[in-house]
Amino acid sequence: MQIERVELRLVRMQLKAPFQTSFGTEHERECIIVSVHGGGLTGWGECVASRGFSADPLRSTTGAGGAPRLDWHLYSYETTVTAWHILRDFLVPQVLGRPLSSEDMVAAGQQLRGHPLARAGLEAALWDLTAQLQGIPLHRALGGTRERVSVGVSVGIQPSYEALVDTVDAYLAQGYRRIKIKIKPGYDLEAVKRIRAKHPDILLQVDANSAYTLADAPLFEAMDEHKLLLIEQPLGWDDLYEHSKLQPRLRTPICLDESIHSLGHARLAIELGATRVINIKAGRVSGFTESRRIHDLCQSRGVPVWCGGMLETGIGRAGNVALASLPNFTLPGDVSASDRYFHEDIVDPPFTLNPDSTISVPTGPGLGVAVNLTRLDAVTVRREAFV
Ligand code: OSB
Ligand code: MG
Repeated sequence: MQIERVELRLVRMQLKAPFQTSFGTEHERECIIVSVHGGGLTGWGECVASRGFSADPLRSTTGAGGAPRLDWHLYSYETTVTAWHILRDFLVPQVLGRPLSSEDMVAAGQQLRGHPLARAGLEAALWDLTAQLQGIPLHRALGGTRERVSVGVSVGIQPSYEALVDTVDAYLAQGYRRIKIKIKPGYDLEAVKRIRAKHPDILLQVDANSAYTLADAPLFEAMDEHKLLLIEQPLGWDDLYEHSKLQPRLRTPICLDESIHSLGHARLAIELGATRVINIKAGRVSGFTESRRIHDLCQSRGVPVWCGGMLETGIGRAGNVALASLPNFTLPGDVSASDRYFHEDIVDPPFTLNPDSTISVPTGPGLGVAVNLTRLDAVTVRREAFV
């Protein structure tokens, strides 16, 4: 089967509520949806790069009076602009008009240095198409073993501790049994204490998105008293060395997110003692193939993994759910129901939460959900097709 056509779409979807982290606030999710067409089938993938083609790129980089704000950065260096370029000029030409093969999925983009988010967007679409051709669900193609995956919710920074506790209460009432809160300097230990005062036993973890330095070690030592499942990415986004100095001072496991870009990074981080848990995001590590390699390595080293999230649409979410069904994904993922993010998802059916804080893994071929083209068209702001 030959890949006859590839299409890129820039999509913008309003979030139900703004999502604030230590690095900035997102009101709207912008991503690239990749589709690959061949043999009468369509494979779908989502590239989770951050907003690039914004009408007002300076909005979030300037503060009062238009002065540059220095408290702002991106999760990754990749934006939808850089990813569009990499996809259009390097990756799409590699697969267009060529037969679909699993070697291509692995090889796609391997000659590139970096740009994992762009690579993963195309790779996901190729995996979906491959699974559809075989008539099997993506989770089976990946080696998943579960029918339902345990999930939690990632709670953005709230305007007050009262609002934080109310938000956490609301998610617990919806059935989420694992809560992650975003922290930043000045909104960290007290936030944890407020939640623990009301909910001494819930599964709770924090994510700093690289907002601290090794000089903040005493803060994390103090967090040891609060039975956190893990502390996610406390130090530099590209650091392993300082994390290896922090981890031995803590009982709570450090979990790396931003710092792990590949199997090699995962191996190095484990060898250095920089992390005891790894957050796997297929986007961040260039796709499902590399995710699976990291999963297997961690399994052999006794390092638990869980599936991170990037506020995905239903397309990316379907991939996350499939990935999270692999056996060493033993901690609940940041894979919440569609209605945690959007008023309306672009897949049917949307993802919903089961009463036991799980999401069911779709059983149909490929992603196992149908992309709703009417709703996808409604949120598409730019399109380019390659034949
Ligand atoms: O660090 O895990 C993160 C969202 C955007 C960028 C980075 C992160 C996140 C989340 C959201 O925590 C998780 C989700 O998709 O629910
Ligand atoms: Mg994170």
